[in-house]
Amino acid sequence: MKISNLKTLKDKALDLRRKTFLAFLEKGEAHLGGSFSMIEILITLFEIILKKNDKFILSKSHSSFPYCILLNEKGFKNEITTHLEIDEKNGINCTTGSLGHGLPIATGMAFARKIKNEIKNNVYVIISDGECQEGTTWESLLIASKHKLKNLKIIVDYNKIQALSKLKDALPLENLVKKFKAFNCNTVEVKNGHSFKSIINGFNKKFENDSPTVFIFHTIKGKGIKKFENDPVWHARKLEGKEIFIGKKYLGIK
Ligand SMILES: Cc1ncc(C[n+]2csc(CCOP(=O)(O)OP(=O)(O)O)c2C)c(N)n1
Ligand SMILES: [Mg+2]
Repeated sequence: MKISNLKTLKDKALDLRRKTFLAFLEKGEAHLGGSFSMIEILITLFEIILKKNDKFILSKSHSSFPYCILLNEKGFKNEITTHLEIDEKNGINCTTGSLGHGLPIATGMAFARKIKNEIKNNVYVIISDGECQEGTTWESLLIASKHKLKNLKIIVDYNKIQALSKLKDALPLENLVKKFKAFNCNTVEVKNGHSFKSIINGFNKKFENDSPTVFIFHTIKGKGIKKFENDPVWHARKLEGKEIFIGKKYLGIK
């Protein structure tokens, strides 16, 4: 990847954070933390990874503002909102918002593609680490492993925070990579889920087997507004008063 391309991707990330922030202000709601933690992953998927016949599902769709903004930039017509309802002609392949549902549905889609001899067409799904506290996640992996769904690509936004607290205080997910491996998944761990270079390298890892692949990206909840980073409060706090000023300052919004 050329430096100039990396610069373009970084510019896109800043632009998407700004647009997402302004949309939060306009709509009077802000799932800021989890939206900002997956910005670089989302851009890499949309700009580089997803191919024509691949499907994408955002399971953690409380963070759907930047996804809707990207889709609209690609010519789809979506209301910018959280908790998505299926609208395939506008790029929303699945209703999501209740945690732990996107991966089971993605698993079913990947299985259907396998049965139809379309295993070359991938199904990508972004899940949160909070969803790794849901039983449905692990049930899906049992099924994906049994049916050798190598077209299933699971992306974990590993920001280590859920709705009200850090995962380690609520329900720890120790040895997450080992856990996925124990469910017979290929695993790719990316230590910096905000570095385009690392994300692209991670996605480019190839495995010569029939197992599903899990990409675990270490991210920072609220990434991009230093004052808000790694603070559970910014999971879904409404932006008000001087916090609007702080956010705009960090994002360089005039
Ligand atoms: C089944 C279910 N339980 C609870 C909620 C309420 N809820 C919304 S987001 C969230 C947790 C957010 O943390 P995480 O899932 O890790 O997402 P991220 O950190 O990526 O924002 C919770 C408990 C929900 N949407 N669905
Ligand atoms: Mg989280």
